[in-house]
Amino acid sequence: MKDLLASAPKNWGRWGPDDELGSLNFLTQQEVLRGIRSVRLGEVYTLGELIANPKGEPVFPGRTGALKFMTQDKSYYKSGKSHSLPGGGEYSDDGITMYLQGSTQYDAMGHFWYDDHIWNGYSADTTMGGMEKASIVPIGEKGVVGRGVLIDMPRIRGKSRLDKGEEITLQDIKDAASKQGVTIEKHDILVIRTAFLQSFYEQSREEFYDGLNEPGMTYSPELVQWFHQMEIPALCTDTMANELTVHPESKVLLPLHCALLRNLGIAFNEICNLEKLAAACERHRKYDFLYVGAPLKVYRGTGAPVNPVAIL
Ligand code: UVW
Repeated sequence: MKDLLASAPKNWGRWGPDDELGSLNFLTQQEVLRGIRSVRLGEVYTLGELIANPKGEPVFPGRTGALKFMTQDKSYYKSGKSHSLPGGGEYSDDGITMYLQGSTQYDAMGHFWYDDHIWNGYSADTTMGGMEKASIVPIGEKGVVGRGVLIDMPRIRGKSRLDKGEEITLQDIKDAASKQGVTIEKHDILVIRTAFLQSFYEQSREEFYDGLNEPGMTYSPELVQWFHQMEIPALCTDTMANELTVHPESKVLLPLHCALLRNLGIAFNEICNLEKLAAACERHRKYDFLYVGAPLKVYRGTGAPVNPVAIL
């Protein structure tokens, strides 16, 4: 990683030594108003996947889907384990055990690192026992609000979804925007559709995870420079890792987590469901919208679930 990113730009220190928000600092009040000005139809699309889906959930290898359990329902009253409240009221309750990165979620700014330092140069030791620095809480406090732009790669490529290992370059993004008739402006929240995770629901797990190399943007110095110059605050995709898993030349895994999240402080929103939003964008020939997403404020969390909203 160190060699691959030797001359890659960094935003460390740009917002002071105590910063935990990174490029989300670009999302000022003016940017919120610019996002609001992109709304013309009032159509609302939520981007969260179903949590505790009985069909299973696509999660990065090593994680498991959510486990949901009932702690109170009608059966408790029927069996006498619970009693109706005075006046006859009864209620249901449940709980959930899940990876905070196990569904549609935001990565904390300090979630991924190399060379023993996380975002802004904090020591990776600050992750031990919970994120002392750059946890998900500051992102949950701020909320991510601005103008979003969808790049719909499968539609541009005339296919239903991108395949394992399929690359997206900077030129592909620029060409797609131009074909879609949308301009990516400075400080836009970039939303990239691959439709790849839809294959999880149609294939066996063995097939889905076999040789897993998610499609997505490939690391290149030009791509990283563009994100830096465009001051992109957040990247949102419908894949588990927001990037091509394996960098083809170097074989380095997840280099954009380091170049964009760790070095530039660009917030990562992963595992979104962009299907309905993409269909609406195509129907209306309108690819910009107000994007709103605030992850749960989990104490010292490495990430947290979110159900982002796009308003066309
Ligand atoms: C890893 O942390 C490995 O991946 P992600 O940030 O995509 O969940």
